[in-house]
Amino acid sequence: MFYNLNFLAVSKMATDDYVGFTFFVGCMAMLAASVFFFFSMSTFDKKWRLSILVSGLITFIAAVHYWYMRDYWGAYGESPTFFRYVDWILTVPLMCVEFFLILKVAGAKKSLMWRLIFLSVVMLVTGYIGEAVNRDNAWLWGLISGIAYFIIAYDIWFGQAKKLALSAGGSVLSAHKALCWFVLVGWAIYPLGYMAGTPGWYDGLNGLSMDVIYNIGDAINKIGFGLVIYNLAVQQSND
Ligand SMILES: *C/C=C(C)/C=C/C=C(C)/C=C/C1=C(C)CCCC1(C)C
Repeated sequence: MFYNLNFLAVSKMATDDYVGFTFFVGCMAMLAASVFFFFSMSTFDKKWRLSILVSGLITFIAAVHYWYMRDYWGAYGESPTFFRYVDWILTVPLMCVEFFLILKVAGAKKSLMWRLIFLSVVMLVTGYIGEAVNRDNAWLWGLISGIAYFIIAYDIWFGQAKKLALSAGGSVLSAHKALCWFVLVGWAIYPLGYMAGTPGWYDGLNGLSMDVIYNIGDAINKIGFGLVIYNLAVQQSND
């Protein structure tokens, strides 16, 4: 009897395949971060465990997708656009949930969470259309996506989320500020990848391919977000 162990098959990877390398290292980094978050969970106050669990889910979902993306890249030498966006459509809304979870102490309402989730879905669906479905109008879809991104950034920096963070004060306020910087600077890496990946624009910004840019962005943002939450939980559990 044969079991299909094909998912463990390793496709050949050239020694100078730096794109494939970043998929592989990205996968391991996400796995390591997940183990770290999951194992630290029980050391925190109950009310912080859900936030840490979500941090671990974000990196774990990414680890699984990186496993597939690495394989797809190895087999076809093409961008795994589909897996990329499935990963994002699951993990970016979870990052929006993190904002809600840390602001719950200040009385954040679910409507704040749903608003951010909705905007992030608009940002990603339009990005996917521009990248995979209607490339000829990549500028238009990129623009709509960019507007949704801008509104998210504006909301958390100056909107209701900011007011809640101010009323919570202390370590919640600092964590909120750190997450805001991740969204403003860390997330801005992605439109650069999009531009590098759109034919006729900046094809490979200085030789950095779209996938490398996205992989760097993911490592910074997903693990970074989780560490901010981890740090907040450490501080709050010591108070
Ligand atoms: C873990 C994955 C994350 C944090 C992914 C974030 C993705 C973005 C912020 C993507 C943004 C885009 C634009 C703002 C315009 C061009 C299209 C996108 C989807 C690359």
